[in-house]
Amino acid sequence: MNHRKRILAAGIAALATLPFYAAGVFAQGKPVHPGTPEEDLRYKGAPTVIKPEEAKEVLTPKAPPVTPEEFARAKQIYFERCAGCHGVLRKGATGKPLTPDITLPKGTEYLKVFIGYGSPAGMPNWGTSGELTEKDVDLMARFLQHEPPTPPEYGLADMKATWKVIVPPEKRPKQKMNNLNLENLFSVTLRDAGEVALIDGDSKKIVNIVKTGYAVHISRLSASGRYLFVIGRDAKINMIDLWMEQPDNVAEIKVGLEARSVETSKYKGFEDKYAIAGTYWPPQYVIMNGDTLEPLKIQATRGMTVDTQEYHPEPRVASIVASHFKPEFIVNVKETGKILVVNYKDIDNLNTTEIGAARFLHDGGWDSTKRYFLVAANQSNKIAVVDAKTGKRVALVDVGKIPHPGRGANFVHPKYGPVWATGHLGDESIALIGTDPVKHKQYAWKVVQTLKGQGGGSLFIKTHPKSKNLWVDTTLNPDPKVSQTIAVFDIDNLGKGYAALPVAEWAGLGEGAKRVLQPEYNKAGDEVWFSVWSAKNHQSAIVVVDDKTRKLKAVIKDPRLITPTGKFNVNNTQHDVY
Ligand code: DHE
Repeated sequence: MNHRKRILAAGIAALATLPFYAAGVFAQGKPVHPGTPEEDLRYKGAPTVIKPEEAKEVLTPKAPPVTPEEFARAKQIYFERCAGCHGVLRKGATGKPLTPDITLPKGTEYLKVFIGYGSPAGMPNWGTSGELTEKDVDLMARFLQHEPPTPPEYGLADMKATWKVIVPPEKRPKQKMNNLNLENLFSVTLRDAGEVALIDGDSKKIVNIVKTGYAVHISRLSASGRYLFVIGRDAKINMIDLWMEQPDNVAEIKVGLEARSVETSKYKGFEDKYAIAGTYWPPQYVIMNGDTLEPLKIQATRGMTVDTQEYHPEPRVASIVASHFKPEFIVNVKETGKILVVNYKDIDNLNTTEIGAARFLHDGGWDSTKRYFLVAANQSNKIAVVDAKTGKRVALVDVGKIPHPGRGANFVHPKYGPVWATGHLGDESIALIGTDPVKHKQYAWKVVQTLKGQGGGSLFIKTHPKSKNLWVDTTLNPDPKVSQTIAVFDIDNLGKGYAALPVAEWAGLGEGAKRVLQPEYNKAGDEVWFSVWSAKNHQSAIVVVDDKTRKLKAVIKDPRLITPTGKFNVNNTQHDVY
């Protein structure tokens, strides 16, 4: 085997150990971005799940010729490797816009150099890394000068065509038919299996494995805690009835081509009445009947950006939360940087308040009183704060590089009072923001302390009202010693720094990436669950740590636990405890 082939073979072997999300940019097992931190790249490099053949082709007369076969190949490459950063319509997201008004004047030769060599701003060196052949680089340079192929729209008729009520409400149990302690049940995403595992938090036994859409992103509960809603990347929603003898699907629907968020109405008088889902494609959200998933009202998010006030054709819906103060959903729109407060009291006369924040809105959570919602504007390195009572933005707080809180962590700081914390993808800092504008006014909406964590690549942070520990993962850090361990701080002695616990080692697995991901508490707040995430051809596990002693309590291993990622405890998710 010659040298290049050997490197290639080693690269492919390394790839097999990586979770699927990174395949788009790590196809030979090594990073190809010259100027972007590897942890950031790993996160954004996932291929879009939209099928290239569904996107309509438009040839642009002035652009260099591309044959139909070449167009099909270019679309495939674009959707797999480029759309995550540049957007499906190439209007720019974390990557630069690549529409023909920009690419045509640059011309084929310029674009070939750019694609081939990359840029310090974060464009991968697709050519010199060997990822794309010279022929493909030339093809992509020509393809980018044509109008972007547009995936189809997806309206009420499309949704209804996929909507199934598997068990109608009148045929469902009238009372809980199982002996499960539902409040301590966990819904665990089995990412690459297209399933969720329902695990009994008390016995740590798998109660059921439920078929879902592809790569479920999150699970949310209805206000009563009876129904569990999960949404796949492919925009398929499954509604699971936890009262059944064996909890299982009672309704499903596909609400678009690509999605990440689902939520339910939580305001008094509207419990279990509505569900809402936001899609990446098409850029819209839909309000559904909370009993059956029947789609009722679809609203587009296309519109002007918050800062430059230009039209954006593809503003993806990121996180959605339900207000406890009013009959409202808070819908965060990524590319426009706007927060939509959607009042669902009268959905025929839908009332929406638009709050300007910053780009690109992503994930977030409530403060401990559930009055203020804090959301990451990840490319602006800011946290936007919305007051759910007044429907107004109260602050835009500067934090570290690429904040990524998940839902964040609330605790009472010994000096600054109630704070909410976020970790970051782009640096090792953990920002603590004061959240009490009444008794600790001078600290409210300011970073009162910055902790130093293990490194960049942090995705999720967690604590519990009953705990004195603050847990911070570093899932996407390139150093396995960091990505396979978890940092834990003592809330009463934050100055002491963190202890690093070898969670992946405790799992006792063989080969694999074994990335430690997303701390999640049980209902009592005395156990923390971690996913140890390897590729689907390797064994993964869930590790349960005793919160008080910080010692290993249990390892949940099962051949069915394929690529576990997010875990959602019923009680904590239902009541927004974090
Ligand atoms: Fe997530 C939350 C989007 C990559 C696991 N992720 C979210 C939310 C959004 C989002 C908008 C908030 C939903 C809400 O609260 O309503 N995630 C995206 C992406 O666009 C991105 C960057 C790339 C992609 O192509 O999807 C992305 N996410 C990932 C992953 O690679 C992770 C680690 C594994 C996976 O499943 O793909 C991942 N995201 C999660 C999890 C949550 C999440 C576990 C919920 C955390 C919580 O505690 O609430």
